Amino acid sequence: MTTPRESAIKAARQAGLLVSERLGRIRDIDYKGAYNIVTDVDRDSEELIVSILRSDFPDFGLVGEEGGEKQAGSPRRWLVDPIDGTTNYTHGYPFFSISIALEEAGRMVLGVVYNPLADELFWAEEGKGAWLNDRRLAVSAQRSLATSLLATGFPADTRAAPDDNMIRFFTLTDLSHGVRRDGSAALDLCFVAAGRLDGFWETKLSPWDVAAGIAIVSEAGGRISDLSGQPFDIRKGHILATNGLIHDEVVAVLESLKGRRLAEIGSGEDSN
Ligand code: 2AM
Ligand code: CA
Repeated sequence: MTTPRESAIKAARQAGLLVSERLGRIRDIDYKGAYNIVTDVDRDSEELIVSILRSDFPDFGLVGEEGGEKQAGSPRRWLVDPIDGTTNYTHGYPFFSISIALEEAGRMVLGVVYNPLADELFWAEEGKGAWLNDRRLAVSAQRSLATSLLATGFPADTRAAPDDNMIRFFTLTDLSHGVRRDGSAALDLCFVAAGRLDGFWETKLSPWDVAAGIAIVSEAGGRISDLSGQPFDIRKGHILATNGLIHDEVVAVLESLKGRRLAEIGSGEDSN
């Protein structure tokens, strides 16, 4: 009998093949709202994943970024992002992934994130550890923010939204080894799990962007919260994931920036 893990890995690998084969050959780019890009490849990838998961587990619920909700109310549901990093994908920037999670009674019990170009398959299952291909993952042992490498992302509506992330980016860049901005939240979370990054934060993410990555970071020994250090709320999507050791230090910096915008301090020439 197929297990959920086998099914999710099969779906992620097959979708990864489809997505990588069609890189550079997108037929249509549409906008969902003013900023959110969707391509024909996102839709075809989701259709492929859904067909595999539904045929293996017809009773499970499913929420996909491009397809909405099926079997709402089921105690177990899949959360599917057929391409995480669609903006990168449309530009041919090689950093995107397929993300599939299984949620059970509000807990992420399984996460699979696949980067088809690097052939890196990250997965974790509750109690079974986090893995990259056949290697067990653990978060970094970095104890200090000053020597940490971080990543963030900016919401798609960054031009319009009042809570801009620039002040956090600006400040934490100065306080650390640097802040990357790579465009796939799912992969950024996996990089925290793998110890390639010591921390990652972003706001306003959707459940399918983070669900699998949360399972993987947790099983790799990392810590997840919102930007204030409070429990992460998937409906809000404000996430801070670290190796645990630098968590409080990052929270203290983020808290000190609350309600402030870069425009306050980044006004150009200093008059004296
Ligand atoms: P996506 O490619 O699946 O849309 C990049 O900063 C991260 O933000 C990616 O994980 C990206 O996922 C996500 N993202 C981009 N636009 C978004 C939007 N309008 N709402 C929520 N998440 C978004
Ligand atoms: Ca997506």
